[in-house]
Amino acid sequence: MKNNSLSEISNYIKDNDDYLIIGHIDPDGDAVGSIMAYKFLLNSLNKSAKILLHSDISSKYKMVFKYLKNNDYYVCTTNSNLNKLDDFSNAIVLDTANLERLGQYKKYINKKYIINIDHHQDNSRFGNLNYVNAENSAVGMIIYKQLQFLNVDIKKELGTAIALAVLADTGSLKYPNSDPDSFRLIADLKEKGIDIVEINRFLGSYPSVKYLKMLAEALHNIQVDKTDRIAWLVLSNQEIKNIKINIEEINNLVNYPRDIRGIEVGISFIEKKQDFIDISFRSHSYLDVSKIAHKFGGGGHPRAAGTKVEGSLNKVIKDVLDEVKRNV
Ligand SMILES: [Mn+2]
Repeated sequence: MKNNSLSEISNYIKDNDDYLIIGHIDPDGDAVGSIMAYKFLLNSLNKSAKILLHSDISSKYKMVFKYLKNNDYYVCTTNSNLNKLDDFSNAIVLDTANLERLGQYKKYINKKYIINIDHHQDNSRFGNLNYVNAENSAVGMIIYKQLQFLNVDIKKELGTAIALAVLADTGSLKYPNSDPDSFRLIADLKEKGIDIVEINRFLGSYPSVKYLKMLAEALHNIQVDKTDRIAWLVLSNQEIKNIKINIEEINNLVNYPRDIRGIEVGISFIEKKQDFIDISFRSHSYLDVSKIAHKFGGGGHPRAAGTKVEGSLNKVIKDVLDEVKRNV
């Protein structure tokens, strides 16, 4: 499927106005950094733009939200609130492989002129303009490359948002997708005075003591297969209830099995609701986990993918592990 070029998309953006900016549900650092970066660059172009959020993440991500005013973003909690968005003729959709990943906003965004910028290889090209390039470690990287067509200066807020996006999706330049361009981007932003140390400190820290208690429970359940190539952890709904942690706080657990030395595939099984299991996959060097996620109705990247499966926890774990073992 053919892409539009970044210069073509940049020309459209310069010639038009009124943009909604949105990323995928359960936003990660790349989604948050990208939507922020787009808001800041549209501000520089004197365009009217609003960020559309799936939930209020302003306190968690205050690192970038401190540069925004309250009316720079919306969180729509009911369908009637969505009417507020009628004035916007364009939607910029970032880091989102398909419209399903927009949750309740899908139907609404569908009616707009859509600019789709992403780095998921399985992106469905749902936009009126599409730029999908899986060679880029993060959407933040694509936005950075686009700046040359827009003549936008990298001020502190824009640089921080882009660095957050790239550092999040590359694990602070540690993951296999950390190509020379990612290192150069971070070096360039560091030279421009962006506080890379502070962003890494944010990304590498624990959100709360409750998170650590939850982590202790999840790590207690970690297992490795006979070949020492597959490691996984499990957190049941009962355990989540016992710890009384908000399920939105539970993320990144898959990094722990993945980070065992010698492991190729790390998997996390999180039973967020009874019989509804969130599964994340990470691989180190060769297994394309997006293919495995696809078999179970999900998707993602070759080294990082995920899905949600309905079923009893033990049965789901067995089915997934059988599939991984056949492929690893
Ligand atoms: Mn991403």
